[in-house]
Amino acid sequence: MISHHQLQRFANMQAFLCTFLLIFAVTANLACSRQAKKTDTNVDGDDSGSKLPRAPTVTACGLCGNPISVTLKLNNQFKTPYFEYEVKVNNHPQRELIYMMQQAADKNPAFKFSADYFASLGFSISTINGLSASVDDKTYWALLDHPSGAAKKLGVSSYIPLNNEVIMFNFTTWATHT
Ligand code: B12
Repeated sequence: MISHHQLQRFANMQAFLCTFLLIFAVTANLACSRQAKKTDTNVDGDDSGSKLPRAPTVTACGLCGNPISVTLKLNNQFKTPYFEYEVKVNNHPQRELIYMMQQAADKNPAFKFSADYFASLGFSISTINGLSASVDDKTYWALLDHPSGAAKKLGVSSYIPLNNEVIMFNFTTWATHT
């Protein structure tokens, strides 16, 4: 025979389980909607004319982006010793270019870079493979689309490359630029 007391305890347990399940469902749903928040890849809108396949979306969480491959071309035809070098990053979660560069440097001892941090803008690339930008010489590492040569409208902390994109860092002067 089940006593009234036992029935009451059973009902209490059920109520507790239901509350627990409800809290779990709400939390899981919140986590999902946070992950589902999307940011358009085309943040700088300067890939017009590009035949590159376009990733549909990038999650706010960079680590959740699809694996992509990006080629970095490093080009200095401005100051001796000239050099041209290429480094590829394979199957890296799609996110801001600076993380792809870190991966490239981790995998290739021949690729080194340093950067200066500017509040709200992020990192500006100051040195690549020992060659540094200089205010006195009015030189900098320009971030360009390849092969069009169009200047990216965002820096490395904001620009999110597309799959199979080729990006060029070109050592040049801003003295001749308007
Ligand atoms: C002048 C200038 C430059 C000069 C700076 C030369 C110098 N030392 O004076 C040069 C030509 C080097 C330059 C380069 C670039 N720039 Co610029 N630049 C500017 C500009 C017109 C004025 C900056 C300034 O003098 N501010 C006043 C001073 C007192 O403040 P400051 O904080 O000390 O300024 C420094 C920083 O702004 C820094 N800086 C300049 N450009 C950039 C870009 C990035 C991404 C970062 C982190 C820092 C940075 O250099 C300034 C002088 O030290 C701004 C637009 C603006 N109105 O702010 C764009 C601006 C900051 N640049 C921009 C961009 C995109 C670039 C490049 C990525 C362009 C490219 N495709 O190569 C490169 C950086 C590449 C790299 N190596 O990482 C964007 C940044 C957008 C973003 N959110 O990422 C801006 C906002 C222009 C724009 N609206 O498109 N730039």
